[in-house]
Amino acid sequence: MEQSYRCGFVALVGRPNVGKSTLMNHLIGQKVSITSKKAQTTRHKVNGVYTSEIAQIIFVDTPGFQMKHLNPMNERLNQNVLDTMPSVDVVVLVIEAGKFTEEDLVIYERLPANVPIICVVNKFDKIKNKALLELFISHIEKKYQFKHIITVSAKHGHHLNDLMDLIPTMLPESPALYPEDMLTDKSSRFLASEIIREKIFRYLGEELPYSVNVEIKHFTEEENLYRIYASILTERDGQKGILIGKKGEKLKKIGTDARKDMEHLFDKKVYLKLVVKVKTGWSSDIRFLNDLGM
Ligand SMILES: Nc1nc2c(ncn2[C@@H]2O[C@H](COP(=O)(O)OP(=O)(O)OP(=O)(O)O)[C@@H](O)[C@H]2O)c(=O)[nH]1
Ligand SMILES: [Mg+2]
Repeated sequence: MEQSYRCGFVALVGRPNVGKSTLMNHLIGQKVSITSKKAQTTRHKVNGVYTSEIAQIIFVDTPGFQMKHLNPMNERLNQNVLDTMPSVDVVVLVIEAGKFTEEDLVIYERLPANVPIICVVNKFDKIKNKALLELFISHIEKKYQFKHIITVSAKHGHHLNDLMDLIPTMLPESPALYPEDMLTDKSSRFLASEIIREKIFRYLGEELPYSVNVEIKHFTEEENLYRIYASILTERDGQKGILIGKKGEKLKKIGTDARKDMEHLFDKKVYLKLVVKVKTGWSSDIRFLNDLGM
């Protein structure tokens, strides 16, 4: 008998920095969600679509659940994550190999009871002692109600096939919901602003807090080119200076790297112009967050 097609939603949840976005990008084979060494890189839900002969998996990458710094922005991010979960078919709780922290537990306890949970133990490449890793796995196996536990390295692409073989078996029978060549439901405009934000995270070490945001002012598609003008919003003059750097060097690097990533993702030439502006207090301004769609 022919197997019927399956399609469904899979939420990737976990504390900041465990590798949710890296995992999603690897699974769908394109970078649609930005990643960095810092916690709280992802601020919006990003859907990444994977389509095969037998199934379509719609991954929902969520912002890391934040317990440490509770300001209006983080509370809203947390609420958005909680709102996503009951409506998905599978929850993937991403944790770091060898650690099941207090924060992991808080998230685990809030997972909906009626949705099966896969625990993805990521970054196993960082654990040299494999016996310890096995002990850790058998500990969480006994202690928590996971349907499956899979050990992977998202960054190095190890054991991801196991996960991709497993997920379709847990999805409902359904035709594909998105066109087969679609990788994300986010607009190019949104992806452009995220790529710029990723480069800012990458180039600014620990110097800049999270009070930076990107606004796309102008985005047009010309025959062979995307023309993009963006503002980078900071909270203080000092931050603006850091972002621009000596003789504008930092801003130039951010722009060049962002442009290259965009050209790769959009498969088109990109003209990118960046300016840095000061907008005081945006990260605690609810109206402003609404305007940004957060
Ligand atoms: N060694 C190692 N590092 C990894 C692995 N997967 C992800 N990382 C790194 O972990 C860091 C965080 O990855 P992200 O994918 O941005 O993490 P996230 O969970 O999406 O983080 P937030 O969006 O902030 O919640 C990055 O520096 C990744 O390169 C892995 O398998 N092994
Ligand atoms: Mg992320």
